[in-house]
Amino acid sequence: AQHTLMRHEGIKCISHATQSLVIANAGLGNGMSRQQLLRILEEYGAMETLSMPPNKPYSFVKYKTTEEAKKAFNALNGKEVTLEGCSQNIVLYINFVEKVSLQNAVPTSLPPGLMVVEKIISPEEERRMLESIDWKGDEDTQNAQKTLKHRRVKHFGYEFRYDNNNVDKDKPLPGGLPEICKPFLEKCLKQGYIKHKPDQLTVNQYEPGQGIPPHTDTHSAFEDEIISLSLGAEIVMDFKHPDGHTVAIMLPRCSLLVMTGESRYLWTHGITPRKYDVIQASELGHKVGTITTDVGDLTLNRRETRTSFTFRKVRRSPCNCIYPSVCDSQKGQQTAVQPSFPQNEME
Ligand code: AKG
Repeated sequence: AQHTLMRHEGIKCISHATQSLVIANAGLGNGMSRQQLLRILEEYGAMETLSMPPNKPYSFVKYKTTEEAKKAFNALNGKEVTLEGCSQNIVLYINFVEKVSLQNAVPTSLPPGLMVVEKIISPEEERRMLESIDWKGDEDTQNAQKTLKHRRVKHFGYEFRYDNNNVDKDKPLPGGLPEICKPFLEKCLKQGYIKHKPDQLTVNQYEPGQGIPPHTDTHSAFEDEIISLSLGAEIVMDFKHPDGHTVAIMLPRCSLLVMTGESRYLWTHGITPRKYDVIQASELGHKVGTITTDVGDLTLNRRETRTSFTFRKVRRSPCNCIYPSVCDSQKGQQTAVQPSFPQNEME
């Protein structure tokens, strides 16, 4: 059966061992998740790329060495596995291929209103901003430092409260935003990335394996533009439309994520807690701040400690966006308003 499949799909299988394998019955198209396949394959060695063409019942893996590919072939060809999530058993069929076919890669477009500006600051500015955050201070210092379940946070200007997903608008924190942010914010205003000067800053620090649950920043709490600066390491952020469509976006080190309009009000954003991100292999050499997709040419990128500076402007009048179904200011007129943060954020 696998030979018929390969022939129909134009995949040329070969009889001698190489670094690359095609794995029939282990594709996105027959319910295999990337996470499960990664777990299965990583037992046999380090992978260079894992390519999962959309809607196809097969995937390609390229190991670092031919030896590792041989081990995987011997252990997995004909092996029965249970698909996670649907408890269905499938049998893996494997063949060596000369190289991984990338013909099916199709780009995904960014959520409307979203932009990633690369190299918005220099490595020197990055270093100074990172050094300006004192994580050692007491938890009850003036700038509201908290250790949440999945990361460390510090708030400036106003404390963001994870219990009601809002800020106390009449209780600004003493000191305002750190001085070091001012030239950066001036630049953002001057270059037109934002129209209003932010007055609230949340600094998040994520160790490998940590993340932030998918959420939409509460409409009534903040104005339209939300910007987030990535420092120390890159990370992949997941955006999700209420219709279920998801887009994973690479945020390179020293880049600025700008969320406005639909991407700010309607889509959720979050960071999956994990130690590796799946990214397009082409981004390894040249980390463009655009998109990763569920398609071919995927590879793994080990996470490092990432610190983000997220700037917002506290809203002083109710939100009148054009997305009432997800707007807490307009609730009552519509029903389903998504929680911006799940209530289990705190330890
Ligand atoms: C938040 O603090 O609400 C965020 O979404 C942080 C985003 C980031 O880490 O870039």
